[in-house]
Amino acid sequence: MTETAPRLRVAMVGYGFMGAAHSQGWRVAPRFFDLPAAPEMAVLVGRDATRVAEAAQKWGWAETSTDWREVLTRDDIDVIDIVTPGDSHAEIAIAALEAGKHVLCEKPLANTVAEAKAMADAATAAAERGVYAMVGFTYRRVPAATFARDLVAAGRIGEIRQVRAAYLQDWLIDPESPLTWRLKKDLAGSGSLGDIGAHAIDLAQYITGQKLTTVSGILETIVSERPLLESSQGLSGTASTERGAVTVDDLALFTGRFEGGFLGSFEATRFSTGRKNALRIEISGSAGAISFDLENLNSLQYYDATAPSTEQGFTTILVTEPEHPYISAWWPAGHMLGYEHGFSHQAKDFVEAIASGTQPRPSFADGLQVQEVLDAVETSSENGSAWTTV
Ligand code: SOE
Repeated sequence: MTETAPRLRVAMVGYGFMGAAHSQGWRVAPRFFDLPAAPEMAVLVGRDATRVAEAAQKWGWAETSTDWREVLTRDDIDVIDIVTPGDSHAEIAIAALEAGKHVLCEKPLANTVAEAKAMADAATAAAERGVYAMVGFTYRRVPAATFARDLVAAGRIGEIRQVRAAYLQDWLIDPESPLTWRLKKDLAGSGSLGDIGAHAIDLAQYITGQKLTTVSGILETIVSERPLLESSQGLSGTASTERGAVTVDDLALFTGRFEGGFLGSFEATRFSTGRKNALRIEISGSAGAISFDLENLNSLQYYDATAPSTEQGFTTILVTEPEHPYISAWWPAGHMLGYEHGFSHQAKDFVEAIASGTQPRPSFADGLQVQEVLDAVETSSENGSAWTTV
């Protein structure tokens, strides 16, 4: 980054687990990537003055505020980064876009299709004024996932025939684990479906380059009551003696048909005992296959069905070469990346899009489309798994 690069002053609303991850992205991206504008961690916003001050100090934000509306009136803020639970995404994002701020918003875009539609409309209007919005489906920016998309787009697996997608975690298997916001419909919109199924949907559509058109699904709540949350810590926290109802799904299973006519199976669960963060996508094509697993995020499995039969088999490609997406900015060839690098790639891509005046992807329109898939799966589940148009 040159000394004269224009500044891009960021205010981030929220400071939970995703706040830590986004802070890491903003802090590190300009140090490793040669960016056309310099993001600055200007203001951290949260309701609790003491806790937000502690988080700002820890992660390196220059100032704090307890009022996001006041921050939107400031001329010295260019970007609003939203890492709050889904129930506040629409209100903050729309107000920020109307105030002329670029917006990065965590996934899923909103809690309902109506909110997501209002956000996408606001983003379309803002883009006409050179103000941009992006939704944080970060896993597109894991180099192996980006490279999978490149291989599929280059025809290296031929015609797509089938997709298998699953996002498997197990952090809810203990029924005494408390009722955090991710288990409440009014705050989170849905459970495993929106929290992690949304990632699987986005990644499958991104890698195949095709949208889901119809779905048939079923949602299930496995543990329907949990101790209330006393104080939160990461994804969990300390439990009180009182109990409350879980109002979201714990397990989402669905099948979907893509634009190209092929089928995909999807699974999203936080009850997959032993699976910690396994976002898996396998795509089978007429000339080969690819298989990605976030638990092995530095590699991609590739099968070349055109190779001599005596040499066929899945090959492990280490996606750690400078020619692979994003890698050249980091370490010498062969040195690994981790979970947090996706957030630096997200910050980098967002800054570059803003500086060049181009619409960043995934856009709010892309986020709305994923929301429509989530909604169709819920509707299908309510109607005995009937095939439902997205
Ligand atoms: C919890 O399931 C969670 O933190 C999700 O909310 C994130 O979106 C996902 O990236 C990791 O798991």
